[in-house]
Amino acid sequence: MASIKLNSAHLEKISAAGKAQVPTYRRDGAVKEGIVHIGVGGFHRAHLAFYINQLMQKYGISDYAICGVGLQPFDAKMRDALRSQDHLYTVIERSGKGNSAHVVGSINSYLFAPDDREALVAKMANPDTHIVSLTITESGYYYNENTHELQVDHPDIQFDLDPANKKTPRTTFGFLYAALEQRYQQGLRPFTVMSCDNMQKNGSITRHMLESFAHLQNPEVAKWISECGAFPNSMVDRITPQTSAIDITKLAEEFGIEDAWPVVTEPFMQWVVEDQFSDGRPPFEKVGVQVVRNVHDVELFEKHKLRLLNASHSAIGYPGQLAGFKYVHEVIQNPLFYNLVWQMMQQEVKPLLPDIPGVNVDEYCITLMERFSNPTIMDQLPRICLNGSGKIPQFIMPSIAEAIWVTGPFRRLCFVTAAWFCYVKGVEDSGENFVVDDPMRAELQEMAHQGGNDPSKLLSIKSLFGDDLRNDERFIKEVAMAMEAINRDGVMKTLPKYIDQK
Ligand code: CS2
Repeated sequence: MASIKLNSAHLEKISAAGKAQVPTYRRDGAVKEGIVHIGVGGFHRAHLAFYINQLMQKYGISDYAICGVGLQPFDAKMRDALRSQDHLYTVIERSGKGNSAHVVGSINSYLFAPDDREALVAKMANPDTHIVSLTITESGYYYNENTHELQVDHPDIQFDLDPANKKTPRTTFGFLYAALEQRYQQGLRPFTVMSCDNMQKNGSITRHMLESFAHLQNPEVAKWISECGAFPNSMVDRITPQTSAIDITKLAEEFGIEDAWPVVTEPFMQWVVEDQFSDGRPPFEKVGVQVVRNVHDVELFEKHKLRLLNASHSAIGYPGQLAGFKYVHEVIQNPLFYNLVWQMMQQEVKPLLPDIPGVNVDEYCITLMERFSNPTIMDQLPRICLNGSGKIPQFIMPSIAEAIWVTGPFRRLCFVTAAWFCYVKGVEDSGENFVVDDPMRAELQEMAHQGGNDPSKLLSIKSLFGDDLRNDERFIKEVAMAMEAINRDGVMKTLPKYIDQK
């Protein structure tokens, strides 16, 4: 079957082929771009942009289309892919039950900041912009995990604080500030800054970082942002692997669509967001978003998700990579790994979690195991392992600290920590090398080599580990034991020691 190039002119033809859903709403000049989104990757396109697509398609919402933004040089690829197809793209949902394709039209335009930085500031300052949303990853927040403050000395932040660069910033905070200052001068409301990154307290961190930045620029504007601005916290969830060349070919074969950069994802999606918006918002509830009044409710959902889903991903990723696996579902098909993940969730993490009315944690865990087992999305271990220094301290360490506090079990969590410590050296149990993609790679590798089987060197990295764990003998002993076993026998021979046989 000949495939059809994705663009606006071909939508009818694609629709007539009857294989994919396509947008039938008006786009371009017929809609307003109420959302400017920084960091258009696979996750944004499968999550927020997908929800907005549903609002536009089913409810005719026309003032919250998205203007996508790329700040980094590598974003040029996304700019070109989207531009070549009128900013349309395909979301392919895959599961054991079958595959479906949805052409999404909610991204209406795209600005690549290095092309024209002032144009981006003007876009955000435009009164039609009500929300600036972010998926910029942990490193985009310039947040010091240890002091909980903005990394003021970072060269990027220093660059943006220099008055000479005010109109042509580099960082998200430079852009947010420049645009908000214009809105302040024009008597407009501040747009809502909505973080969609997978971090605990994502909204509160965004607020604190931006307020700190603004304070160094102009305390008066900072005060206005802090009094009138809104920074909703949220829990975001949808497993979205990296798009592969095979995905592009399969889309053409199966659905007859030629798309330069489709997104593959699972059918499941969830978003719990705090109802804090300073300049209006779309009726997210209509498309299944859980909009909650109380920030505490978001925190509960965040905690469940980070400690169960993301921690399990780490338990699959680091030891899985050492054992030579390539994909999440392959790891989970192995009974040893299945039991490790299940028992870690059930015995070690679950007892630490607060109740959420209406949520059955056991059912949540069962659903997670099903999602991890989905063989059709081909979720890559290197994606799961990426940037472990931003993950392990968020997903694993807090559970260990709390388990020690309540004298609960934590051996499996220590095994995962040990596996990460071994992983950072970049060598599989078979002796094969792999790439460790982490901004702290050099320091981690140096400490791992110096320490051998002793975790103390790695644990001495202050920005990653708190003093409570660094000085806890039970924790150090457990991690050292697991490291020794992994280094001596490899992951597969070590795993049985961490599993209760029934
Ligand atoms: C993964 C997440 O990278 C990771 O550590 O656990 O990207 C995960 O797929 C998402 O949080 C799912 O919502």
